[in-house]
Amino acid sequence: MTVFKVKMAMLAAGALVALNAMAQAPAVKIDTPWARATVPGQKGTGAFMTLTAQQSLRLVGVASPVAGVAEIHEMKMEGDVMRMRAIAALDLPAGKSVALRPGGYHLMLMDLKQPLVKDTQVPVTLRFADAQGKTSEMQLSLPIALTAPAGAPKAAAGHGAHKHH
Ligand SMILES: [Cu+2]
Repeated sequence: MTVFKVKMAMLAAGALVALNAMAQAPAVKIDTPWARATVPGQKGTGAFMTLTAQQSLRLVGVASPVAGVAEIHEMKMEGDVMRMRAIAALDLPAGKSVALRPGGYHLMLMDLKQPLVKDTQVPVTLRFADAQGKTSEMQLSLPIALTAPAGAPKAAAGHGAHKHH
């Protein structure tokens, strides 16, 4: 019974991932993370997830050992053309779910050093800043897939597949 309880507690802790060793490291819940698989020669791809911060934070950076360059991107209409561009930070209001999804905000992995193979995983580090500017990091292992996993937020409406670099 005790063993069972401990296991349940570990599962609960696992849902709130915060690898920063500091005592009051801000926790961010990550749901349905995934990165889109690439074909050989493809140099860039998107990564997606839903983030829910316990306290107000900003996502201020992303990195991956397989990507020479990793950025936070937004999609914006320029005239009648949908374009993506890098943004310095993405607000994560306390308790509010923020979706990174195809056609919307996403993480952009560029200058890939290897193809992202379906059904494997890619390590990604997210960097957050709190209201005081204190930063913390979270390490994730994103499943690589061709399409969004079940339960992931739908692609932003009205825009088909957009071209990455
Ligand atoms: Cu992009």
